[in-house]
Amino acid sequence: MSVLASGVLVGGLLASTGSASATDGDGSSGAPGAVGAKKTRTHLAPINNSGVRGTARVKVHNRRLTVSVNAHGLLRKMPHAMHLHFAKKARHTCPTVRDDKNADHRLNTTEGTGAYGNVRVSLTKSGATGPKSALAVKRFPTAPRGKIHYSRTLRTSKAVARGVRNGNSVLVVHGIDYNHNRKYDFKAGKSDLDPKLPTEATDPVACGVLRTNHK
Ligand SMILES: [Cu+2]
Repeated sequence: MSVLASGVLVGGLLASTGSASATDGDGSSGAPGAVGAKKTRTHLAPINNSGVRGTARVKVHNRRLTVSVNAHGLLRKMPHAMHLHFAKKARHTCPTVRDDKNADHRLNTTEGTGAYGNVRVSLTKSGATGPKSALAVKRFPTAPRGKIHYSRTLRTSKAVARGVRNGNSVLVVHGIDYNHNRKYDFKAGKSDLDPKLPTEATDPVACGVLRTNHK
């Protein structure tokens, strides 16, 4: 009993020491603006039974984000919107079947909002990277062999940088070929985000929560 108790105590001390040194780099105890770099990363897991997997890393330094994404198993030669999603009130998770509010066995982007929040950063290849570029189809990677290798450094808002730093942002890749005809079509309906686009073009295909502490 006492061994267990001391083990818990040591564990607790270790844990609190770890978090104290982690917040030092946050600038919370230092001068304003003296914010150290922080690394986050995640494994991208399939959504909508897509089979798409990958990894992503985001280094945050003040308001600067250095993003890298590697993903495979995507619909080839079609644009894949990719975003950092975040909202204070989101669950900071990837959506599950319980988020399929209309029970159509597909999770669209809106149904995932409670889990991952709104689009805050658009991971475009060029040009703007804000939420207004969320569906800038021509500026997203096209997965030539079903693979995306993406890297870009960009600036975001203070609030979003803080969300990423705290491990509360979620990387979402979109674009899924439900009926395996190698293109986005309207068989599964219109997009919840833009009725001019098929839902295949905008439904989430892979997701990962960008965490700060790794084992
Ligand atoms: Cu998104």
